[in-house]
Amino acid sequence: MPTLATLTFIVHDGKVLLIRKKSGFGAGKVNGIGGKVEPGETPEDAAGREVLEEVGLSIMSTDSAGLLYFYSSGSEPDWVVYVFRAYSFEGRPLSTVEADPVWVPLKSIPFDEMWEDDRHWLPHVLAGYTVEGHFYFDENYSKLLRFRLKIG
Ligand code: 6OG
Repeated sequence: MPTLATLTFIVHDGKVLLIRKKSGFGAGKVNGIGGKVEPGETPEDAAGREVLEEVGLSIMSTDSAGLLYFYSSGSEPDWVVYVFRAYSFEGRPLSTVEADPVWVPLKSIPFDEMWEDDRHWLPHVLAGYTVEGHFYFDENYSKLLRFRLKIG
């Protein structure tokens, strides 16, 4: 069974809020805010909870921006990730044990410090499109081998 997770991109004033992850899968990388969906939670609920846990912000509403499937070996994805955008929030981003927040201008996303798939789909999400992406990595997720992407 794939692990269900979320990634949320809070956009404000020409910038997007990213995090440098300190723990979990992808620790050390820059990513959107997110984590695993817990039993009984909707993906939207999980997105809101993760934003609060990782950077201490409350988001008002989310806009669904698509689905990402990550594979390492085998035909079943290891991860199915629900992607959200949010435009309004309360609070000020804080560093937590899980992450350090960073506001990044939309024109200078640090793709070199992010997962290799992000450069392919994130620009479309930030431009307001919906994506469906299938990304095939090697067995320890160190290299992206191939991908398919639909932009809606
Ligand atoms: P925790 O371990 O923090 O959940 N995730 C990925 N994100 C990107 N951009 N690319 C990938 O390519 C990813 N694989 C997993 C999903 C892990 C978080 O990392 C995301 C979750 O938000 C392989 O609970």
